[in-house]
Amino acid sequence: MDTAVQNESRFVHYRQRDDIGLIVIDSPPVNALGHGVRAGLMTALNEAVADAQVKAVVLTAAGRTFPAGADIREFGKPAQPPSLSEVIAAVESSGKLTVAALHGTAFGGGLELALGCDYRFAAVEAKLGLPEVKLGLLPGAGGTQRLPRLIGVAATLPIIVEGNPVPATEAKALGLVDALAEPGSSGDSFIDAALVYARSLLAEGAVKRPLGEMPVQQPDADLFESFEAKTRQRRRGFEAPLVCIESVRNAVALPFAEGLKQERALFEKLRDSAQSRAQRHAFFAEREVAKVPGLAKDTPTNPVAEAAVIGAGTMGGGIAMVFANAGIPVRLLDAQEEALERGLGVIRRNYEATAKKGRLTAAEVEERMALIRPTVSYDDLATVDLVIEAVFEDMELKKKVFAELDRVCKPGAILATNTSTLDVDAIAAATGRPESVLGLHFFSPANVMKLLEVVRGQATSDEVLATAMRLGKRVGKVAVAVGNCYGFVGNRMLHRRQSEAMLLVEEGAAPEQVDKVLTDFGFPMGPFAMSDLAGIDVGWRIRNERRKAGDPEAPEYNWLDAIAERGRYGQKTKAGVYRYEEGSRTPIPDPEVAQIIAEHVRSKGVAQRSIEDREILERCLYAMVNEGARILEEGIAVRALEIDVIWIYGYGFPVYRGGPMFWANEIGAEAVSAACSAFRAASGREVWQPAPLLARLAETGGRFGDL
Ligand code: T1G
Repeated sequence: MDTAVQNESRFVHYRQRDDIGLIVIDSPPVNALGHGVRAGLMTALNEAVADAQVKAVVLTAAGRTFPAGADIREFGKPAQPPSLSEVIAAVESSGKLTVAALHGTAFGGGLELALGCDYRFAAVEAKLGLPEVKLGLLPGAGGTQRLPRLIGVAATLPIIVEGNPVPATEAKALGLVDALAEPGSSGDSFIDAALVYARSLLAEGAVKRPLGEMPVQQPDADLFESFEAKTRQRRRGFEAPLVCIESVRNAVALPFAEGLKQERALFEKLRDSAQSRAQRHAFFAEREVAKVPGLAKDTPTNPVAEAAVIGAGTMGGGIAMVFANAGIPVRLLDAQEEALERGLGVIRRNYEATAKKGRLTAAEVEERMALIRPTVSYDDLATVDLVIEAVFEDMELKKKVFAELDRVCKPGAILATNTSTLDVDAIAAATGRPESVLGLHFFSPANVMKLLEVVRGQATSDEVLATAMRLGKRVGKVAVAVGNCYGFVGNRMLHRRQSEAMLLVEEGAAPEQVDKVLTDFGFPMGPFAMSDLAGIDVGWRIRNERRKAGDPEAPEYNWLDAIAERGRYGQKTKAGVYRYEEGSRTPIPDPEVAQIIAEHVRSKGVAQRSIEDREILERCLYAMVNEGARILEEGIAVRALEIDVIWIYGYGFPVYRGGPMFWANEIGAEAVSAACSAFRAASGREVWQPAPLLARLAETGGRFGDL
């Protein structure tokens, strides 16, 4: 057998089982349909077709899943034939009855390959889906043309435009799957079941049914319009969802061959788009952050069978829910009984609200509540493996808590702080086990937000860091390892954006103008609507604390302080930067605030001017990027992709722009640094000292580190 064929057979095995040709794809980790797999499939299919004894072909995969899609790593490289579309067309036009046997996550090109088969057999635990839209793409191997022919347009649109997994049982009800294996059937028993199914089809005289030859049922007249209107609202700023709808429309309006051609053209346009490049970057970056540079892959980790949370407030309660949701028993400790009661009440109401939406049963609510065990006594923490402190942001209080934890917790227990700004090393120094102390910075609401900043202290051991990273994934978070500094990575950059936004308002921009520029960019909320949501009083008190403590870095008195002093704390007081009608969270610009700002500005003698949107965007975002360059320079984040993941998952940076560093890189480092320099010359302000950026660019040849 020549090497080419040998290579191809490396990924795809063909075995004849009496009258059935069995094709097994084997290309770990997810059987992605890379060139080797595609070529191997063609070879195996040709063997099956050439064998007169073979009446049917079963196409399946080894390992954990049927192909989870095209090989995303191949995008942007020269195409290598055969294309996936050619493989699927060969399957569809082969003279044999073809059956796809699906297990794991039959996603993207994998499901499209299965749609080229005449029948689909699935493990009951399998999930099917077309998640290309989450990569800024559309199903580019016939999915937008074949799926509507199989299950109709109404069922097709959500699958393609939202890109979410469809459980095999639901897929069967839709007609996407024809038969299900017995629960628990896997490996050889699953393949045997698929062979039995294929033989039953032959026995019934089942015939080929190429989807390409089937008509598309005409959908209801307003289906596309209403679905598109909903999509424009839900996926504001994204290009791919609308192009997905356009391609499904073509399935109804055009003959199959023409629809396929248009689909390919639309796919290539999306594949080469900035948005898809950004979303593919985000996809890989989210996985890369789990591999902490300098932390050996086989670093031993400690089991976390029982946890504890100190502080039953908003953050503490949310963190306790994170553990309960992952099935980990968790002690919730608060100094006061009534605070505990209140905290448990909030947790229960959260679960009941989820149950009301049908996402939890009443029994599951009780199971989770039972996992959260309240206590006022530190002695109850003697057996826990990990504690997360979530008390008020006061260093003295935290040091006291950690000294107590150090006294009562067993040797080796991990002591973590949820602080968002205080010094993790100073907290660690309050214990006799600094190697077991680190920051676990959850984002509010902790039970919803995906990001977890894992803050490594100077003394934190590799095992403790590895345990925390693994725990993050286990509780469904995107864990990113960062170094210890004021604000770590996310908040440190946020403070830069916030102070630039504050200055822009002082110089003449209205708060609502700044907010609109950033929401038009793609953020879910602007900085000042965010201040009102979080509560202006929180920052105002911290700034006052820092000024009282004589902190040289404490920000000077600003117009937000002037607003807070008037009792305008934000949504909680129905008035903050904006005002709010009763029962509404919609921010409404308030002339009283414009007055407060004008008085403050007059007292500072600042000359106001009208400010262009572009200046607002550049100053807010380049200030963040510049801080990101400093963070990379200091090693607080080792790679630019860590910063991108933090901002996408922690602060709503639009994923179709890839994160702050990727976005700046797409604009081009020279353009960014030129804007910074021009700005510094115009404003003369040190915050625009672009040195870190320029240093970084020089170092990395114009890129912000290995993206
Ligand atoms: N291509 C290349 N590598 C992939 C991959 C893919 N499609 N999917 C996963 N990987 C890698 C991933 O980077 C990681 O690598 C490892 O596999 C395990 O992944 C023509 C154009 C399948 C649900 O969008 O959703 O088909 O870090 O850590 O948590 O229309 O991976 O180990 O080196 O995520 O168990 C469409 C994307 C592609 C599915 C498994 N398909 N993948 O989750 O493991 S475009 C997708 C996933 C397409 C066609 C179009 C998940 C998963 P490493 P993992 P997991």
